[in-house]
Amino acid sequence: MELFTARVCPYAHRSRLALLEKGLEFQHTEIDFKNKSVRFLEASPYGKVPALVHDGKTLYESLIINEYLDEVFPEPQLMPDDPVLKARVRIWNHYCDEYYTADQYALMKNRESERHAELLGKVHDRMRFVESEGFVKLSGAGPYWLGAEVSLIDLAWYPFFERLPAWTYYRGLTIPTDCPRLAAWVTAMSERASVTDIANDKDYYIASYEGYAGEVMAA
Ligand SMILES: N[C@@H](CCC(=O)N[C@@H](CS)C(=O)NCC(=O)O)C(=O)O
Repeated sequence: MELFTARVCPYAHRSRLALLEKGLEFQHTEIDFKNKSVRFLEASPYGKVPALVHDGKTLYESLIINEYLDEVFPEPQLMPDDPVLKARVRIWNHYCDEYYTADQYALMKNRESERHAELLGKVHDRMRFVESEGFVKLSGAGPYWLGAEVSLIDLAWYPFFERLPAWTYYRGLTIPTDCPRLAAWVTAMSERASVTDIANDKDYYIASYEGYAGEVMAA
């Protein structure tokens, strides 16, 4: 099995976490976005990481790769059997890609100081939605999104929270104090072996997002 990946990419990070959670051996191929190999482009027709090659078949899109890995390598199980819970996993993963990250990237890309407070407020509201609709309703005693066991939701979301220190540095984004469950989840995730095995520090992310963020913008 081979994973085409890039250290900076939160989406590739999701699939690396799934492979590590399952204890699978894989070849890790780091992609240079400025110099994409033909082999990579054959595996990843969108030209994006992550892409997985398994048994001669190629797959792409992080959430789909992770569902595939869970079906083919069912232990430990990361997608619940129950159809309603399965739907919840997909709803939250869709929310991450469709709403949460869209607002987070809009905050980072914004160069107009007069729009900063509004964009920051939007991400805070997304975090509050995660707190009230996600953790409060689904997690019970926690610490993970669906309770005691880690699931594909946690793996989909955590990479964006490992990168939060760069958003804090450039845009003043932090977890609001009225989101204690979300904050506790970040701590619980940060302690998992899969996460610590491949974690990057704050300075790495601050340097990586410099071109993206430009100037530091305070609230
Ligand atoms: N929806 C995709 C997003 C993947 C994605 O956007 N990857 C970025 C890096 S974070 C990429 O490969 N970009 C290629 C490029 O910039 O040329 C997924 O979930 O896998």
